[in-house]
Amino acid sequence: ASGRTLSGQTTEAFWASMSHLPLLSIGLNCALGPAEMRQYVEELSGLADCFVSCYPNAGLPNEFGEYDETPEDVAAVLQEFAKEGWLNLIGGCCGTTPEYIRAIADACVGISPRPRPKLKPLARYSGLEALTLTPETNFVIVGERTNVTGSRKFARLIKEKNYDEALSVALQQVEGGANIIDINMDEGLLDSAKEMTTFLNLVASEPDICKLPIMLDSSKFEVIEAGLKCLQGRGIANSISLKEGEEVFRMQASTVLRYGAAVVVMAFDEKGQADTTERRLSILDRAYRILTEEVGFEPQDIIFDPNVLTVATGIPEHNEYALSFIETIRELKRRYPLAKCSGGISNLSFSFRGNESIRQAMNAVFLYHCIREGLDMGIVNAGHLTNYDDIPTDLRELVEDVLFNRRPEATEDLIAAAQHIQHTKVDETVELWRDGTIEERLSHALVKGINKYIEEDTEEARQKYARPLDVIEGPLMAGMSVVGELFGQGKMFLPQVVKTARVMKQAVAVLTPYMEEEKRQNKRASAGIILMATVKGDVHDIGKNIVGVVLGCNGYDIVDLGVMVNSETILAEAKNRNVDIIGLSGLITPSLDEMVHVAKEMERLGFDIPLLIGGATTSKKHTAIKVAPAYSHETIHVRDASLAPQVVSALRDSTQRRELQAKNQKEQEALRAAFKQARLVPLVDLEFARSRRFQPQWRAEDMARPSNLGPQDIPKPSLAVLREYIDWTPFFHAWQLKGVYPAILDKPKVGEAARELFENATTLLDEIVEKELISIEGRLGFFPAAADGDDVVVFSDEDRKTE
Ligand code: THG
Repeated sequence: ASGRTLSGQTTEAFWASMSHLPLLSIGLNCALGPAEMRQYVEELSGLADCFVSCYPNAGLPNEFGEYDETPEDVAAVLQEFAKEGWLNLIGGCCGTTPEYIRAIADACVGISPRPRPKLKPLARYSGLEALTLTPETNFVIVGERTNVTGSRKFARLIKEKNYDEALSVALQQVEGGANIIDINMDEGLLDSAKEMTTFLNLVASEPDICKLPIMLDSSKFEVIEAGLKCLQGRGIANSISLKEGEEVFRMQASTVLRYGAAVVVMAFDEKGQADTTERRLSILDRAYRILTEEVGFEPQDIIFDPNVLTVATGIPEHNEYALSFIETIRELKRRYPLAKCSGGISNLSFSFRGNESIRQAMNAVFLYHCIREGLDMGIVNAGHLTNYDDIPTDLRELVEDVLFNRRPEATEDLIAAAQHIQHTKVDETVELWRDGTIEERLSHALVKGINKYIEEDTEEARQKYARPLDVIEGPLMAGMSVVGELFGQGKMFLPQVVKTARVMKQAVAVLTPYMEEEKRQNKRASAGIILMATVKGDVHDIGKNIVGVVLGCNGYDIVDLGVMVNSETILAEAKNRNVDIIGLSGLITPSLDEMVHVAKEMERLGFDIPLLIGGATTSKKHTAIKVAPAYSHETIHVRDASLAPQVVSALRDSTQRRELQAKNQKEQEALRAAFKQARLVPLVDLEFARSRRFQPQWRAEDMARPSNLGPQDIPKPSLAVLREYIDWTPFFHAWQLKGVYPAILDKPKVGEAARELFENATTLLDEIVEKELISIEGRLGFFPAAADGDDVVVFSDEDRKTE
């Protein structure tokens, strides 16, 4: 639904990652059923020069783990794709059976397979998203700051293992407009390969960074190779050269090719660094020939780097460096139009270290001339690029005198001018979201996965709220539910959710000592022992862990058996530890059946403790229809972690437990009845239904004549009248009138106000509420009205009064 693979790549990025392999075919399978795959199959079909396959599932499984799309449904969509000419291989994934395959085969008889397109030789790189260099692509910015030799700050952060801040350096490069991130860990005291691996693995869960392709920058090939192993997307190896001879060069190049990366070749050979146009060109000629003719590189995957060397050093031999680089670019683009050219632009101005203004001006003017000659990309300080036109003309003249070696005194003059130019500091990016309320900030941090301020914000919230637990159940849970919603809508994808979970964990860690302190002070005996497990066959536990934290904070002892737990272990542990409640969790469809199995086992072994069911594929419906009938004691579906304490506390009180069970049974009975009813209605086929459509016989003599012809003036009805005709149900849904926040009612002030409002509740919505079917969970709930923040609406089950 997000248009991405589960690990976050777009179709084009995925193709870029895979295209180096000699593929027979590439395809999409499973997913959300064939119809939802349409645009991605079409896109892949336009990208790939090998065969393209599509094996959809029979739609997403329903609440019972069954597939609703019929063989005909699936076949009809695939037939359409085939007719469009998008496919070479067709099949079925989860939920399809031989009947589906037969239907698909029948539907596609006689349709010509897709002809394979001839691809344009474009350079393609990718992270989670693709970067494809077309003739229209502007200059590509490679962010240089994630470099331990190129940034003192980054070096310090890596040495201190302050990876969070180190990641923020990468993010600044992205925000500064980088299209590719260059990462360099070459420092004598660091284990560079290990640091490269560590950092890249962290980058991999930062979608805002790893959406971009990565350039692995090292002079040690083993560091580049360590990096290549970590990249999901198609990266760039920076760099290889002929400095150790042709054999090593060939070997390194073949390794890069095997990992499917593009490569930067520097103008070095056995004799060293090339510093004249002639040597630059002859070395790169030789490298190009070996790469294309012997190793098997495509020209567009080669990036030439003819060495940007430092000018204005005072050494006359260096005066031609910039000019020669520019000339080399011009000639390389003429000889090898498909290959790309790059350079480390900031090298140019090392001689003015400490004077950022002069350096920026020099880099900008140099870059301007390089791009004019065809430079495709450059390693630069993204976000700190100056516009050629913004440089004062006199300074620009001076810089150009240096770059083009126009006057012998040019360097001296530039040095003299530099002394008058103020060192300007560039503004850090302003973080506007920091101005929000504490609740907004926590939510933003969770949704965006930003952990920079999470500890101080959580602390602030802790001081604001009465109890540390209120922070979890209030703003943190609110943030988590936004994340859940966005994920459900396909607006967030897995790596982002993982990041969110990390931030959540950090926030909870801040609160934990306070909650433990509270528990110690209250000397509360354990409120009960709750066993929790993710069932056999399932490894997902983010949700279960959150429930564990929330219940733990409420004074319950949690026995967490982890993931992939079979029913024997669950039930043996439950007996051994004499637990009060069992909670089962699962995310994938087969877990639904496993939960039914555990329930049956509980029944067989004579358990009488409550069974709680939770997790992404679980539902009230499935619990009522499949799980609860297998076990004769409380079997309750708990929708999310915020509801767990309330259900558990009710189950721990004998009166409340009876009430809850009565209500639960009634509700489940209704769901079962509705389900049975739905299954009882016999369905007829479409032909038959159409044959019975209503066929009106219009006869002129039957037509009534309106009493008034022409425009009618209808008096505007009053709101009081209209109100009676409005179906309020969707509004209640939109206003979230189903949530229950007992924690807030516990607060003396709010609880009092709420109760008072409850007492004074008028009849405004009274009758409407009576008329409409609203499911109100819990005995008493209230919510802040969406409209103007002043109104509070109070409901109770037995007496639905509202204001
Ligand atoms: N070609 C290729 N790769 C390269 C280079 C190249 N990688 C490294 C380098 N050259 C490009 N990257 C940088 C990064 C930073 C700087 C210069 C080049 C730089 N840094 C400031 C300095 O050293 O003065 C650091 C200031 C600070 O600490 O903040 O200028 O040519 N293929």
